[in-house]
Amino acid sequence: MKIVDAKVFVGGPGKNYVTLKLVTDQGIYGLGDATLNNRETLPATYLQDYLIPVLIGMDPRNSEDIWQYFYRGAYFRRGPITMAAIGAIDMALWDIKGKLANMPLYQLFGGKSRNGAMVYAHATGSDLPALVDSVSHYVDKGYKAVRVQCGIPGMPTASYAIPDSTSDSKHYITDFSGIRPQEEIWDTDRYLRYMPGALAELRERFGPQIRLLHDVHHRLLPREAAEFSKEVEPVKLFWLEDPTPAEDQNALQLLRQHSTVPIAIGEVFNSIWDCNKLIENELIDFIRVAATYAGGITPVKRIVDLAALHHVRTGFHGAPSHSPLCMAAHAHLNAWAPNFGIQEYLVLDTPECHALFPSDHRMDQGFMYVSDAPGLGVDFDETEAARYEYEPGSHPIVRLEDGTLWNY
Ligand code: KDG
Ligand code: MG
Repeated sequence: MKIVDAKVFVGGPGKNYVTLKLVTDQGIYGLGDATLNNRETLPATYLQDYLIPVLIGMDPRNSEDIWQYFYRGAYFRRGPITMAAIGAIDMALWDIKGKLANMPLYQLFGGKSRNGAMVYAHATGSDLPALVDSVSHYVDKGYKAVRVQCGIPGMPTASYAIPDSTSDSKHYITDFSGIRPQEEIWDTDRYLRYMPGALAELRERFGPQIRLLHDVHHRLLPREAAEFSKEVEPVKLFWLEDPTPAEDQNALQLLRQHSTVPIAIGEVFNSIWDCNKLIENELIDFIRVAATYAGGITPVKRIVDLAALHHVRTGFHGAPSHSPLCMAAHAHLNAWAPNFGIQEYLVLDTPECHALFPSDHRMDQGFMYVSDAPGLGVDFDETEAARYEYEPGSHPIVRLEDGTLWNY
């Protein structure tokens, strides 16, 4: 069996999805996601110029060897662009494998460990009353877990993930007015003074049952993160995400000495080598990698197994950064993983998105139910794809009030 053709598509409804289609000499094809938020043309070029010409002619059943070939063979290993490109190939090879076996991927991993996978939604508000409304909206829809992000009184601009009144909340991460980033102003003191009380009010308002999550988005220094996590302990968060930038993994030791708040990290990680110290030292409770830019299903399965040895559960990244193909890879991993924790779910859930990526993975009452179709269980409509093209966009950047550049 051979790979005879490969195509890369960039574009989509409100999002530059990078989609890989691998075609075999037996007519079976596989699909993979290489979407890297606001850098989408780079994994597409990496695939087109460097990987696909070598991939053509390979036997798609040898997914492990192909993964090793591209990972080790690059010499310059890792990094989000390389790993998103390899990740798309790996996903597409697993898709082909599942179709050959006529089985959904979760069966190839070891079968289902649960009926549905709990997901969390994103509730946001420019102030606390608006956030309360947003949380109520998701609770009414049956969600059992909600990430809560709130505007900070007196903060000169909106803080992370708080859409301004004119933007569509599902698009808040990418600004499609061009590649020059918008600038936000961040004030740690205001955040530290306000947010613990806001989280306490939400707990009071919504009771003990609802799982509340909060994303600090890498904004605090280690000592500040320790102070914050100690203060919010009584709120019983399901998790506190990215309290400090993930590059300094020792930072979490200080936090752990002061607080028992569960910590979730890893959405920017690209390999098991980014995760292993945090997992082996039991400095985190949830690992947040994504099948796309952590290099595909093959390495993420390994990360999940390593995590299981250290009581670390999964909480895969599921921002609109990922296409339904990556979310399908997660759906299969979530159905199988003995140490599943939760899934972030924020795919652009529109008729246009379903038309481009038809599937019967489904969401109900805050749970995701995996499709039983062979492989990933998601198709890709090339006629629909022809309607879209790449649109330049950017993430905001963050500065302190005196102009110092900070962590977005
Ligand atoms: O591209 C960056 C986004 O994926 C990120 O800001 C989303 O932090 C995020 C989250 O938790 O979903
Ligand atoms: Mg995050």
